[in-house]
Amino acid sequence: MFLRRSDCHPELPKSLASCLPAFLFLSLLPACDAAEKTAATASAGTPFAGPHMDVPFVGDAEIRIDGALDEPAWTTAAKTGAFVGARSGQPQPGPLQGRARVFWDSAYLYVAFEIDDARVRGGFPADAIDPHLWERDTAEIMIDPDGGDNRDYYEIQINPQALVFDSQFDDYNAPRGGPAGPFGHESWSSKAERAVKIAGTLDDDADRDHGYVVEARIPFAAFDKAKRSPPSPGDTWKMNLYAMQDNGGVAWSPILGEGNFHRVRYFGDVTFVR
Ligand SMILES: [Ca+2]
Ligand SMILES: [Ca+2]
Ligand SMILES: [Ca+2]
Repeated sequence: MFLRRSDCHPELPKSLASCLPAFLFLSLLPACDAAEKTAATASAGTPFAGPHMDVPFVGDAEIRIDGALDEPAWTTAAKTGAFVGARSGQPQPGPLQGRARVFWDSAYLYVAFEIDDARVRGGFPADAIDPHLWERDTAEIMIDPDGGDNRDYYEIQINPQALVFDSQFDDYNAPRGGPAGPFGHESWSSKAERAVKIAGTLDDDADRDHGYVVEARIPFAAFDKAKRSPPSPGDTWKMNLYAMQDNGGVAWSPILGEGNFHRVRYFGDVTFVR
C-alpha cells in the first residue's frame, strides 16, 4: 500500500507528497535514498534473480483450517526459510520474522505463515471488510499467475484476527482507488478460508508475545483473470509472501527499494509440480 515505508518518494505523486506533513515526508528521505542506491546496484548488475519454490501437489489433502500446521501435508509443503528485509534483501533476525509454506491440490492453493512478533496486534472491528491490515500486523500474499507482466495480479492479507483485505489489480498499482492507495478492485474476494492461532495475547502490550500462525486455503477459482487456474503441472506463477507490521516488514523475495510491494518482477517464482 502506498504509505508503506518500503515505498520510495520517486513514485510518490506530487499531489500526495504535498499533502504529507513536512516532517513525515522529510523523515522518508534518508531511508529512500539508501533504498534507491540498492536498487541502482541491482539494476546495474545482473538481472534480479528471485527465489524459487517447487510447490508439491497433495492429492486429497485433508486439511482442517484451524491455525495448527499438524497435517502431514504441511510437512511436505514447500518452505521459504526465514524472510529477509523487504527492502534491503538482508537477513533480518528480529523482532519481526516470518516463514511460509505452500502446497496445492486440484482445487486449492494452501499457504501458511509462521510469524514471530513480540506484540501481536489486531484492533480492527470484527466485521470489517477489507480493512487496512498493513497498518498494524498482517501476513500478505501477492500473486501474478500469468508470466509476471504485472497485469491482473492479486493481493491477499490475513491479520491475527483472521480478517482479510483482498483485492485485484489490472496493472501495477492500478486502479489506485484513492489518493492513499493503491487499493485495486476491493470488491474482489479471494474466498480464502483461514484460521489464525496466536502464541501470546492479542492487543495486550503488557506482555511479550511469540507471534502467530496463519493457515489458509484459497480456491484457484478465485483467480478468475488467470489464463489457467488451477495451474497445470510445470506452470510457474510469480508470488511474494510478506510478514508486515506498521507499513513495513520482511519478505520471501525483496523488492530492493524499487517501487512498492506490487513490483511483480521482484516476486519469487512458484512452480506447481506433481
Ligand atoms: Ca490445520
Ligand atoms: Ca506486531
Ligand atoms: Ca475484497
